[in-house]
This record gives sequence, C-alpha cells and structure tokens, in this order.
Amino acid sequence: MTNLRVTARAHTNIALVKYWGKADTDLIIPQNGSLSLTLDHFYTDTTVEFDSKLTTDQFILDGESKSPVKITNFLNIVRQKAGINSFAKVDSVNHVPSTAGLASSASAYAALAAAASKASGLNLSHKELSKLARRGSGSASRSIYGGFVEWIKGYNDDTSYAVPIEEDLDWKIGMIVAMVNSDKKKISSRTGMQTVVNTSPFYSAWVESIDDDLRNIKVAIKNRDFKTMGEIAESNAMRMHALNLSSSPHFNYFEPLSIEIMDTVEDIRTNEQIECYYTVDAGPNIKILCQQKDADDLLSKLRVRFPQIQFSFTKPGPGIKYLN
Ligand code: 2P0
Repeated sequence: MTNLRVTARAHTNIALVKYWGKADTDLIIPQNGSLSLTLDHFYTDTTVEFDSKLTTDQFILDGESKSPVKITNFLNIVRQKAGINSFAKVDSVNHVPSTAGLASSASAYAALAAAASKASGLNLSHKELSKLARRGSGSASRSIYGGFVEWIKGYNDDTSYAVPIEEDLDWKIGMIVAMVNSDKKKISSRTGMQTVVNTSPFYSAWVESIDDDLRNIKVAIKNRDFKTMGEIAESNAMRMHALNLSSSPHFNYFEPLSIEIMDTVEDIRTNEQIECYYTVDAGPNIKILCQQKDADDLLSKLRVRFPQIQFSFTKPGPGIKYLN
C-alpha cells in the first residue's frame, strides 16, 4: 500500500477575548471560553507521511531537524484514533515568527492535526479536528476556522472545541502587528497561565468577567460595531496581563517599546480620530485592530514614531485547507 502524504495549511489567530488558564492540563480544557480573529498573513504549512519503514518520528521545522518529542506525543493521539502504529515524517514550514507571541503554536498544531489525521486515513469533521488540534495547543482549536471563531470551553474532551462565528467576513477590518521582539519569549504561555491559575487572587474575577465579554463582543461583531469590539478586546487583554502582574511570582510580557506603542495607539485614537485598539498576547508584540480604510494612514503614523519597529498589516484569514 502506498503511503498517503498530506500537506495542510493553517493560519494563526489572535484572541480578542483571551484564553488564559486551564481547567485540565492534560486534555487542555480551558478555564474560560475565548474568541479570536484568524489572520491571513501568518500561517504554517505542514506535510505528514506515515511510513512503516521508519523507526521513530521525524520532525523538520523550516528545513532543520528538530526533536520530535512533542510531535510524537501529539501523533500518538492520532495513531490511537486511526488504529495504526507507523511512525511519521513531519515537515513544517512556519510563515510566522516562532514563539514570539504571534501564536505560532496555533497554526502549527492546527496544520499538524489536519495533515496527520488525513494522512493516517481518518476523515475528521472540522469539529473533530478542532478537538484534536486543542490537544496540541489550546489556541490551535480556533485556527481550524477562518474569520471570527469562538472556542467553547466545555468540560471534557468531547465538549471543548471551536465554532465559527463568521468565517467569510464581509467586514473590512484587519490587524497591524508591531514586531517589538521576535526572540523566544521568557515565559511560555503554558507556564504563565498555570502560574496565574494557581496564584493570582484575581483569577476567579477574570473567569467571571468572560461571559459578559463574550456576549458583548458577539453582539458588537453582529452589529459591525467596531468601537465596542475594540474596547472589549483592549480591556480584556489588559485584564489578562493584570493577572500576570498579580501572580506569585509576578511576571509580565511587556517591553518598554510595547508600552510606548500602546500609548501611541491610545493617542492616535484620541487625538487623530482613527479608530484603533491594541491587544497583547504572551509576548512583547502589539497587535492593533483597525479598519482596512485606515491601515495605510495608521501604518505611516506608526512608522514615523517607531522607525526601528517592523509593522505589518494583515486582513482576516481563512480556515484550514489541504494543499494536495
Ligand atoms: C489566546 N494565548 O487566547 C491566549 C492569549 C496567549 C495569550 O492561547 O498551553 O499556545 O499550548 O494551550 O494556546 C497561547 O497559549 O497554550 C494562547 P497551550 P497556547 O490566544
């Protein structure tokens, strides 16, 4: 029998209502629901081929051989579902700066889930793919879909998955990514969020605040109310970072330039009447939600103030697709 060699593409997503904390660390069941926008500009292409002649899994990332330990853990789930025991060759190309708070694990595990499941002979629905991707990295559950996506937190493996809110957006919005630092972050999301769950005295208030954020942001999206959507995203992100500052040991992901860019976004919004809102993930880079009509104007203002920073604009992106 010839082996099936499958390539899948998945795009990153940026949460407007953040996932920050696990209820189950093995199955990756979150403490709270979240909602994201999938981005066009950043994605991962992954090819998987199971081969009975291999004696171990092989993992190549951007042309370099890497330790397959995490990949093997993930592929074990796929092998179990498919009832196979062959090892696989996994070849992944990241069109995202790795581990820089740009959610590369989201596109990585979504692409791996899609490619590996199909290469193993499984034919999974998007819902099943979302659950599978979640086992690799929580945010990957959302990268199965394009546009606005909600991850329903659920309470076990079967009930925790993402659903599309609006996949093919006719709303001309996008995001500017300010690349403050593309180095590997100091504290992984996994460690950061667990520290917060275990030690922040504000954690229960965060969880309680999420239902309102999710309900209100979905109404804002439906009404094409950019201002309300931006305000919710910005304040939700700052609440997430307040958890980090309030945990033991306390930590934060900001660099001086991150704060300067956030201040500048507020300044442009207030004094130059361009609607723009920031959000920040587990890294120093700033993502600025804006409307496509304002993107060039905003980019030139930001580039004048921060000539040392690389800014790139991206439109909303699509869900997973197979390239062969
Ligand atoms: C999110 N982040 O909703 C949040 C906001 C970062 C800040 O999901 O441990 O790589 O693999 O489930 O998905 C990044 O964390 O963490 C993340 P794991 P993940 O996008």
